Amino acid sequence: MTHEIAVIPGDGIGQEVTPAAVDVLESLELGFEFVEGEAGDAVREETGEALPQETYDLAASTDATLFGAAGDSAADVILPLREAVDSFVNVRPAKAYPGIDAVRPETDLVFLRENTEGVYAGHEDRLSEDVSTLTRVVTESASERLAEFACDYVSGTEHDGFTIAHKANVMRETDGLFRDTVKSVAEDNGIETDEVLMDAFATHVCLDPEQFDVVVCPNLAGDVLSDLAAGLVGGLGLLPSANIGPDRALFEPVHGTAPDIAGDGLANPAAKIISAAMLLEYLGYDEEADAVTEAVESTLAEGPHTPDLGGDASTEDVTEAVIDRL
Ligand code: GGG
Repeated sequence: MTHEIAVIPGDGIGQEVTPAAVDVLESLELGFEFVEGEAGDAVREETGEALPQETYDLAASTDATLFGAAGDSAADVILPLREAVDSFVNVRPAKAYPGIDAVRPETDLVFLRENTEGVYAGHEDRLSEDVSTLTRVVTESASERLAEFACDYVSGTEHDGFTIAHKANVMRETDGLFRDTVKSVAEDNGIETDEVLMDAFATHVCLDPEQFDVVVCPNLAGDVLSDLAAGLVGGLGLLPSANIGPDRALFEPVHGTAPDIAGDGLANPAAKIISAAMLLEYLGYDEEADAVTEAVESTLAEGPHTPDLGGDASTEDVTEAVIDRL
């Protein structure tokens, strides 16, 4: 059976790392059909729309999507694309790889981020020139869906339950509901949990990341805390992610468009290529997924490295090195 994969590079270095991931997938000769879609700031400038309907429909109908990066139009691109795949969880592994000069080489975390609501639900208003508001939405159903995924994710694995990061001592209603719902689903499934206030987590994870493993968090917290963890493992160029829905999924690096290096051919493709490995695993190609992950890990261990990791290799050099190892 062949699979149709949407390829939406977006803006900035998304235009460089997404083709790199496609090259790696193509080198496996699995017969995937890649269909390209446009989205982002450049398309908005041209057409007035950051996410043309046909790109939304593409993500909503293909088996999986490879997305690159969104810049100023992130709210109009990545949020609706996640909605197109009905993605209720963003899986963000943050792992230190051998050979990389990491601040905390012992880091090995997975963030399971609520992906549909919180402050990213889009209920923002400008009441007057100097007053703006934002409504934060947390529902039992979205928290339950995330918690059920988290329970499945850790069941029968080496993961010993999960940690719930929240701020329920201040946001009593919203994070209170989130924490209580996630905890209750975990209890019903016989999964152990502990909890931590998200601000305290930020300190503790820097001082001793090994005390955490799988971390379940509300939307904004998951976005921010995983970027913080990227700082512990060697930078944003190393964090992949999977946006999982019931019938399809979207895979993107955690990093954004990196306008400072966009167009120079120097972006680190590792996060995007590991995201492609997550796509392979999602579609059931476990052996190929492991092979791609190992090829990236060995490239990170032995080089070549892009400038963000202290080297002078190009995106193309690193991509070729990964493909050579497959
Ligand atoms: N590839 C990820 C990306 O484009 N990140 C930009 C961004 O602002 N993301 C917000 C989010 O992940 O919710």
